[in-house]
Amino acid sequence: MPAGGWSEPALQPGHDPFQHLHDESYAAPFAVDRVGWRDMLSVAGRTLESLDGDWNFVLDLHDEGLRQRWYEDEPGPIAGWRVPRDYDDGDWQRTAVPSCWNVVRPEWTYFEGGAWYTRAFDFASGQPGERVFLRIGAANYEARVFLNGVFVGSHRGGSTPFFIELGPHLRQGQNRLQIHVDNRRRPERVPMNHTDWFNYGGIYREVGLLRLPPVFIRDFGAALVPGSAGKRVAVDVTLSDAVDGVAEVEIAGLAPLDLPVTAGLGRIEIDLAPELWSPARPRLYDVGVRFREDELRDRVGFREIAVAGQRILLNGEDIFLRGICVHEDDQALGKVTSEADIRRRFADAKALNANFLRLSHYPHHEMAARIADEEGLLLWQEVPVYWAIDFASPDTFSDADNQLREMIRRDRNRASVIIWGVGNENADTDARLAFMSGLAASCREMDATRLVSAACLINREHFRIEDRLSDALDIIGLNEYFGWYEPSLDGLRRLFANSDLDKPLIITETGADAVAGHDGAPGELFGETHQSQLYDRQLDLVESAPYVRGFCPWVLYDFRTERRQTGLQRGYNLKGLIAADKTTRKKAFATLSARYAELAQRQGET
Ligand code: GCB
Repeated sequence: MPAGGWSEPALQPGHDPFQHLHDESYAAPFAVDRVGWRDMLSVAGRTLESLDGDWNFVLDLHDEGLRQRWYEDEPGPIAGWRVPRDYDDGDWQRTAVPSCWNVVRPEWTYFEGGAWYTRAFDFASGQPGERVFLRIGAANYEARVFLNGVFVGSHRGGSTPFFIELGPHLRQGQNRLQIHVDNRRRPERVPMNHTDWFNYGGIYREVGLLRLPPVFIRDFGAALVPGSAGKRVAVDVTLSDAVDGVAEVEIAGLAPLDLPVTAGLGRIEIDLAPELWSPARPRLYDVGVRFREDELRDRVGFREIAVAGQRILLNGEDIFLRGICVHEDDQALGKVTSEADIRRRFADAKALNANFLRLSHYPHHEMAARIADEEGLLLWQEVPVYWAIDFASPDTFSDADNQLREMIRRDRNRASVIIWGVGNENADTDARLAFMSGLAASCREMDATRLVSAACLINREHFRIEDRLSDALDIIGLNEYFGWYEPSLDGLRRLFANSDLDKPLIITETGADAVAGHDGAPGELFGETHQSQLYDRQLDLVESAPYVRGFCPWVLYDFRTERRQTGLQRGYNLKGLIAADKTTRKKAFATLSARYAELAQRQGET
């Protein structure tokens, strides 16, 4: 009997417990099986089995879990271990899904790195041949998913949903799901490491399971045929597999129709004149698509958005976009959003007499466009191709392009979304031109029913609105901060005098910081008076340029950003018309609201 009853296990030849200490390529095995836009499924009308709630959670500053393959360890009490570990899969620390870890505990506020989410769930299969998918609404930035100790897929991009088929790794009874989420900022990612918003980390949108039949409907689209004067509708369907058959489509009150499907794809155009969707009358139709035992149901509005010369036309009529930019940011919750939060945002936009929001600078929660469809608000949605992206890198392009296509796939049936934004304030280099023209081409390939734009800078050499990318755009977006970063508004006068455009332009940003409650003298930086006067002056000038067909200043609410560190800002961008509490309105709110009311009246809207 050995001393003290300690029985030694046999030596395991070939096993080197120190090997992982010297392996810096530890992340490579997880850069495969990356899911993207082609793996997306429409969830319209589907039921998700929620996996939200408290998950076991640890931060992993050194990537030990990937290096040591924590996920392969059979969970069990420490007393039963034969080899020491650094991870016990236990519930000693928990966090909610969805949440951003930065706002959960003060000591996690500035954490940037990997973190492990673990939970058990029970599963019992239903129909024979059933297929089960995990859907993650968004995880910032890279996610790697492990089921029962096996790596099942990864995803890049912090703001779009992704789907992983769980397939053969799913067990009857109890399963263990682990998700590694890494929010490190990196120069080659999208966005890169320099942004003017807070880099929240975590699984911050809903997580659930989807059970689908062996052949299911991956996606469908229903929209007006561009140029048909609202008299033709196109419906397309994509199935999970290359089978033939007929999909039944019903547009409530208008048309039941048969849609032939060949090798999993079908598209038809029919003469149909639905009542058109518009901000004044946001009419939505119930649309159902059925194939064998699967069905999708959605509420779809039919509208046409186009440009003609310098004008933007909605359903053939001239429209001026009275806009406001907004971030997805909350003092208490970070990037987590709720229906109530979105409804408040839209109520504030309506109180401003706005008809348009720029959802900056990344895809917002999908609920936003659904609610905008109901509320009759027009939207610009964009991908975070922000500032100094690594435009020369093909891998960076494929990351950006995938995020763009995921956003388009997700929201293609939302009438409210009229513009895809492919970038923000990027220097006009050859590499950027090729990269962003590529993104514009992807928009056109995926979606003929919306306009493409980007928030551009001015050409400083000629002091003109001139960007080589504009050939690839339908609308030119312009960010200008005359009256703030460039104190004289003469710059804007000169800019307009020097520019002549053959397409419409939207001022996609302008504004000034103001501390809520601090009036300040006219011209005093960070005072409410200056911010308010700036809005009036900007609008006086902007309304004089015929090609300016939209004004979308920066920004609805003050928001967290660690770049801003004066005693007034303290980690916040203060250009909001409303303070970060989302309640306290600054003077400029009333100013813009009055100006937008006048503009709406002139446009014949009440
Ligand atoms: C910009 C950026 C935006 C910033 C804003 C500012 O041009 O597009 O993300 O937050 O200016 O406040 O400087």
